[in-house]
Amino acid sequence: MNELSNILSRAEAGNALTDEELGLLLELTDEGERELLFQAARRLREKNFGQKVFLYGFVYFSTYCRNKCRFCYYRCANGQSPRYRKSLPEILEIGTALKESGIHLLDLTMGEDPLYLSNGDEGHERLIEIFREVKKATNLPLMASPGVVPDDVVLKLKEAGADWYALYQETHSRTLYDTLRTEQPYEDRWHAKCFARDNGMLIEEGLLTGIGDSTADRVYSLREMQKLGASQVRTMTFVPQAGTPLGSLIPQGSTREVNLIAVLRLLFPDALIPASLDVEGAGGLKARMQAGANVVTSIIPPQAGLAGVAQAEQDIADGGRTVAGVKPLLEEVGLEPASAGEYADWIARRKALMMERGSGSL
Ligand code: SAM
Ligand code: MD0
Ligand code: SF4
Repeated sequence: MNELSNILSRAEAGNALTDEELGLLLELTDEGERELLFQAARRLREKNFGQKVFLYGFVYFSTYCRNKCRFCYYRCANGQSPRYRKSLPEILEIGTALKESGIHLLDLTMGEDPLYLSNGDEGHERLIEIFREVKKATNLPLMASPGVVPDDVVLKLKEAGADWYALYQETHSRTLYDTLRTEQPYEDRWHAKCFARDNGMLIEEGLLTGIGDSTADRVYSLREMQKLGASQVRTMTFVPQAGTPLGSLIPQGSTREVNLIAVLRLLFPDALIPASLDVEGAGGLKARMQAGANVVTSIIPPQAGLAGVAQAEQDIADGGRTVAGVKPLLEEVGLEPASAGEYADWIARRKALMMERGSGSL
């Protein structure tokens, strides 16, 4: 216990931890010891964000994909996943309704849909138009999650109003990566997000856990993430999907993910760290918030015909993944949604900080 308290107080004071120390924190299983880790993470969150939480609306506007990532329900070879492509008017209607419900940002996500990405400039222009029109209609901060796109498209997404580019490596261990995203080179993915960062976009990096990653893999990822300068950092537990090569893996509990959320908070005290409703639904929210998360992601309106990524349906139809659904849960752990202005201010300050310090050095 003394060793643990010592590690935690050094981390809280901003001192660097060794790989061994990070590994020890990631592997904690004793509930009393985990609680000490979470308390330290919560203190750092409070110092940087008070009790305020940001809420992200999730719009998975096309579930078509040209890729075959082995963990993903929407890989092109899976005939069992729901395929749809929302029209621009539908996307605008959903975005407007989400804004009215009180979300702070719209995350516009798609599979690597060939209509938009394998159709030359015409496809790219259609994708950019979605961002331009959603910005015009809502004036909300936007996150682009379209998969890997060419550099010129990154710049055009930014011009069209995308504040964020979200593109998750999932792991930084090359051998594990190659077994997950089988047809997309590691470097292509890494390059796209670095390019976005170097051109003034905020970026989000993410890790999958419970997918064959060792503690050493996760520590290595944390080191790579420290070099990246992402403004939002996340982790999600792998959820096995029907009809996919990893569909029969045994689902892992959320202990690893929740520990990792807390360790992310220690290493990135002023970054945004999501608690995703897309892993264990609304029932998993409080544990993730109590580990130091300060964003709720994957808020999805019911009856809009939208799917989640890892949990295609869980808690959507009954409104469990709405602002009204999550607010009481946040209150139970002493947290409350920020105002729209507070989120816009955070983004503006973060962009200024990135410019000032230069990319990659945060
Ligand atoms: N197609 C784009 C891409 O791959 O970058 C955008 C979709 S991206 C938001 C989908 C993310 O959801 C993945 O990067 C992964 O982190 C997460 N995800 C996908 N399938 C999952 C699963 N079965 N379990 C947990 N997380 C999953
Ligand atoms: C989430 N299902 O936040 C979403 C997704 C994409 N930028 C995010 C993984 O949980
Ligand atoms: Fe497509 Fe993204 Fe799923 Fe990979 S993770 S198969 S790129 S939707």
